Amino acid sequence: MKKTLLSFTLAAAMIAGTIAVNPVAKTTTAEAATTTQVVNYALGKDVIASSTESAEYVAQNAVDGNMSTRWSSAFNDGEWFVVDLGQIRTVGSVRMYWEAAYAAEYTLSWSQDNVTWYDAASRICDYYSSETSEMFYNRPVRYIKITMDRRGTVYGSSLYEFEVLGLEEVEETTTEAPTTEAPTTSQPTITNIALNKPATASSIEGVEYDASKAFDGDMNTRWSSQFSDDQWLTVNLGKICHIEYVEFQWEAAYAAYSEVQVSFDGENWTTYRLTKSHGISDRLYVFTAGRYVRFKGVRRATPYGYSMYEMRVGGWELY
Ligand SMILES: [Ca+2]
Ligand SMILES: [Ca+2]
Repeated sequence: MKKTLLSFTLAAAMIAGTIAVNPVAKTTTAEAATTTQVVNYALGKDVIASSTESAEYVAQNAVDGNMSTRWSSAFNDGEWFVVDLGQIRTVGSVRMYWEAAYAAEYTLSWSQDNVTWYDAASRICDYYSSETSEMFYNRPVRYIKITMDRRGTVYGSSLYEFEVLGLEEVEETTTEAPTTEAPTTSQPTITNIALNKPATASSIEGVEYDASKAFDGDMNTRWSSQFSDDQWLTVNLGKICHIEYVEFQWEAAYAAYSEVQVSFDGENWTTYRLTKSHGISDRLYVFTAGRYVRFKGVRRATPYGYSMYEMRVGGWELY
C-alpha cells in the first residue's frame, strides 16, 4: 500500500516537472483565474407583452438572441412588454435593437416584485436609430418594462432584441487559448471634449456673454441668453465622439427644465430628457455617439434667461 502511494507521488512529481517546462500544459495553472464578462440576463427569459402584431412576432422573439426574429406590437401607442430576469440581477444597462418600426418615445421602468415600479429612463427619438441604450447604474432589478409611449411610424413598435446587461465574474476555462480572449474592457479616458470647441447660441444677453464662454474652461465667464424659454446652445465637437455625459454648470439663472440633444449632422437631433433641475450643476448621462451637442431650454427657473458658466461634454473622439 505504502509503496503504491510512493509510486503515485513520484509519478505526480514527474508530471509536475513536465508541467513546469511544457507551455501547453502550463495554461492549466490558470484554471482558478476569473475574468469579467458582459452577460445578457434577458436571454431566453419569460416575457409578457401587451400585444403582438401576429403569432409570428411574439414577445419571446425579443429575447431569443436571434437578430432575425422580432417582437412587433399592435398598431397603437402605449404598447409594452415586461421581461422577468428570474431573480434580482445587478443591471448595468439595457440595449434595444430596433426594426424599422421604432418607438419615437419610450420609457423603461423596473421592479423587484412586479408590483412597485420605478422609472429608469425616458427617451424621445427624433429619427430612427437601429440601436439605443439606457443606463441602469447597477440597480438591483428583476423585472424590466419598456413602454412604447409614441410610435415612430404608422405600424406598431418592433424590437429585434432587448438586452439586459450586467457584468459578471466568470472562471476562465483552460480550453480557451489566451490569444482568443475577449477584447480588453478598458475604455478611453473621459475628458471634456467640448473644451474650446466652436459654439453657437440662439441668443446672447450681451457681447460679454457669448456662446464660447460656456466652453472656455473658465468658471468666471459664462453664456447668458435673452429672457425667454425657447433658447439653445450648441457645440460642434469637430469629430464623431462617444458622449458619456453632458454637464451644465449653472449661474443663478438656470433652466428648471431642459433637454440635451445630440446630432451627427447638426440637422437631425435625438433628444434626451433632463429631469427637473435645482440649479448649481446637472449631469445627464446619454451614452451615445454624435458630433453636435445642444442644450435646449424648456423652462427657465427665473425671469432672466439661461446662464451657464460651463457646458461640459464628457467622452472621447471616435473618428
Ligand atoms: Ca430576436
Ligand atoms: Ca466659462
